[in-house]
Amino acid sequence: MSVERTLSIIKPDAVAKNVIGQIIARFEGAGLKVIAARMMHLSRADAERFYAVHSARPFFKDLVDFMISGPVFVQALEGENAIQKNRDLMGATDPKKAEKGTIRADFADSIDANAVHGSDAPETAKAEIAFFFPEINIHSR
Ligand code: RTP
Ligand code: MG
Repeated sequence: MSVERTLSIIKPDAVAKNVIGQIIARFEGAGLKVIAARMMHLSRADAERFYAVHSARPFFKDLVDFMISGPVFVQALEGENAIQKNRDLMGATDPKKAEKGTIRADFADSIDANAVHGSDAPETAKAEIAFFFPEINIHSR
């Protein structure tokens, strides 16, 4: 295991439910540290660029529409095994399939409004963190 960084987005549904703090408490409780954070309302162009890898998928338009439907809370997280640890805390993409006690099981409503995003691999984590945070805004240790 090694210290990694990952990108987390608290999506518009969870921001609207006023559970930013409860979600961050789960990250902190699992040993993940917030090393950068910003709240923002993504433009359509931002969301399309961020999710470009999914641009050919049938759910792309719904995903972009949802991600720009309200503000999001974006963080870089750091800790041992951060990428997989965050994915485990999030639970399955579809909250109906997410294990009890995961963020999506507890806070998400549907596969679209599924509360959180988390990077899925070291390369995507690096690119996604760079997308939102210039190095000067990252406060490690
Ligand atoms: P995320 O990227 O948001 O952390 O979620 P994920 O890895 O679990 O899911 P991914 O396959 O990367 O899909 C990105 C987001 O697209 C929406 N989605 N909808 N209707 C569908 O079949 C479908 N599949 C995916 C979800 O909101 C998912 O989080
Ligand atoms: Mg994904």
